[in-house]
Amino acid sequence: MFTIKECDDRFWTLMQSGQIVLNYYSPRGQEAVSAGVCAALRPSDYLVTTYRGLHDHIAKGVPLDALWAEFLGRVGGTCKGKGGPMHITHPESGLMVTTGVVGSGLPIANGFALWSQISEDDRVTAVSFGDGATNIGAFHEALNLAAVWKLPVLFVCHNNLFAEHTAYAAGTSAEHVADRAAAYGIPGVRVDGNDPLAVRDAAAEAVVRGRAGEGPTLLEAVTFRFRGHQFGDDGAYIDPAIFASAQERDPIPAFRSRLLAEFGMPESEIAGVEDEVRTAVRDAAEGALAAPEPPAVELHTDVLATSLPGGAA
Ligand SMILES: Cc1ncc(C[n+]2csc(CCOP(=O)(O)OP(=O)(O)O)c2C)c(N)n1
Repeated sequence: MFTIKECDDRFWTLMQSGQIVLNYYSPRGQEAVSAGVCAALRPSDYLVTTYRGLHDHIAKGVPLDALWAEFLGRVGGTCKGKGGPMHITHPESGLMVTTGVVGSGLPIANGFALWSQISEDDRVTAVSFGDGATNIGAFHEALNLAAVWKLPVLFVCHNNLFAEHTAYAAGTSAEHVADRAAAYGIPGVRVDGNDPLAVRDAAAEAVVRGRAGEGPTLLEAVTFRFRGHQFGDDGAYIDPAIFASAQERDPIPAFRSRLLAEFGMPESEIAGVEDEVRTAVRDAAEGALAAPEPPAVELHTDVLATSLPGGAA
């Protein structure tokens, strides 16, 4: 969670100072959702995420140097600098797709899970999306088909209470996202998305169900995003009282306090981890800033397959 926050802070500072230009959707405030879900997944399990995906990329284990390089469009990136922040793909860590099309990740996750079911590879696929995405047709189609076919999928709604500038209740008929699971006869679970352990426990139960062939689960993790929809959004449409009460539940200081008080982790050990993280993030950022952009000739490579798996022409 601290690595996510640290990366987010650094991207923010670099953008504010004009040193980098990105399409950037901050996950600040949503760190506990990704940390909890990924703690319940195996490294070999799959994750599909969205444009607001930095927290998922880090929690699933995408190496920081390749992640930073891809965000900055540099040669050492996960997609050789040709995907950018909205298209992070790193199959080695199970981060399969990052998509900018709202709701599109859910049917893609079904595809991965269908292959796992057919090939019996024992994988579960998790897919992240926002509350707004639950009003898109693809959400309903994907839940229905995953339920009918009992696919090993964990649908994770990061409910940050806003879809772009639209507050939850202004665009969503259900009182809670989790209620929508009933329409498809699957479990719908609502958890405190600022509590990484609550998220981990709920996700772990769903993962066990998925692996056992019992089908998908809809998990709604209720959280907040502190830096607006995207870089440049001043959040003027957010009621200051809602913002202030969300800030009181900021998962980063809250979990730090729990580590000290509830788990007896010494302050020096926490500070040591934070220092290590700061150094790793600084190194990844500096490495990416110093790396070259891909040469123009790269425009024409990796675009079309020249052969198909299995040797077909
Ligand atoms: C199909 C589609 N429609 C509209 C958009 C424009 N758009 C980008 S993000 C967004 C809001 C989505 O909100 P939500 O699903 O709650 O996710 P959040 O951004 O809060 O993480 C919209 C409407 C898009 N990218 N794709």
